[in-house]
Amino acid sequence: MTHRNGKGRVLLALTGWEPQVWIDELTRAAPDRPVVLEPNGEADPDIDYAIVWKQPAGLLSKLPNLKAIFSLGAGVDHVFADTSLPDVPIVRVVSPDLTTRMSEYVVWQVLDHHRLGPRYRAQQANRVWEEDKNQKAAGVITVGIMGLGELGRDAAAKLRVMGFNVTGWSRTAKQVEGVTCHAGKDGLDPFLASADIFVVLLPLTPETREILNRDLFLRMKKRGSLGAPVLINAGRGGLQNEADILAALDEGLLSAVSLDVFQQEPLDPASPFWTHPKVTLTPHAAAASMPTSLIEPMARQMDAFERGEPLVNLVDRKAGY
Ligand code: NDP
Ligand code: OXD
Repeated sequence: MTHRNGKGRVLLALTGWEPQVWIDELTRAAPDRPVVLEPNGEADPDIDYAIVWKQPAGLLSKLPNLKAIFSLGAGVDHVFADTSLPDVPIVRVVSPDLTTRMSEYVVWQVLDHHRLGPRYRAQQANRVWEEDKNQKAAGVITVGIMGLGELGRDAAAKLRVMGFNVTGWSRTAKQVEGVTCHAGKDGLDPFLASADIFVVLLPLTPETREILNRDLFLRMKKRGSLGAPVLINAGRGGLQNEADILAALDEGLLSAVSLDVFQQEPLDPASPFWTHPKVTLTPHAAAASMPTSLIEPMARQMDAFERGEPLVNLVDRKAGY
């Protein structure tokens, strides 16, 4: 249903995020569009669009006029966690601002491992002055990117500028300039043998859940130039088997990890990841969703949709991302 001014009505349904900044940005970007906040699971039936982050299960199926769901994340596993989703298009975040910040995180972590950041921080804590050899990345370090989507391709391009050799793995075959690409189940072993540092930018789907497990670590290249492979996961916590990661670090199957995401967030204060000497962790902060960069494009998509234009950045419901 559209309203007196012809503008569809928007429901904002967030779990764990402060709503006011999103309402303020919606009011700025679309002052003539009615916005309601999901009040304690009771939805207004007269809603055209839902903007969501971890919406309460069952909420969207109670909206008979819903035309589209807008995810406030690039990942949409939080939307699919509700198994009673209505059959309407789901739009996800594709944002140059978010992509740039993710690539900054990836380059930061890759360089940190390449330039022995964890080791020198430990030495500093113990007042140890001990210099190790250093060599430029070019010709020495290969970074393997799991997930050659919006984020993986941008990170690959920026790592290439730094001189890293880059390989990648995706579900369907891809061609990415300067990147040796592998795809699907058959491409996984050659990919795992190709790299020293693995950067994970996969979506969480039934196919990728806990893909980062002991079996996968055993299949990685054994003697990378960093001793053993390094794992950097900024995709989703559900991609990783956390007990297997800790065991792989202790056994030396992995030399170090950088984790931005965890199975359970916030991470339990008692988790061994907090203090593990081979773990660098950040609180799901690699590329935060920012109202100032996400809401304006959503509002413009709603306007375009009401003019009869197609929605863009749609999720493939069958593939799950
Ligand atoms: P895209 O959908 O653009 O890319 C996903 C990539 O993963 C594609 O290359 C896809 O293959 C590949 N893929 C999916 N399933 C499989 C599979 N089963 N086997 C192999 N490859 C697979 O997503 P984005 O790049 O935009 O985002 C990736 C993820 O990053 C998000 O889903 C989200 O979870 C995470 N994220 C994390 C943030 C953070 O702050 N930590 C911030 C933003 C996103 P194909 O190319 O064939 O489709
Ligand atoms: C996302 C995220 O999916 O912030 O965009 O994790």
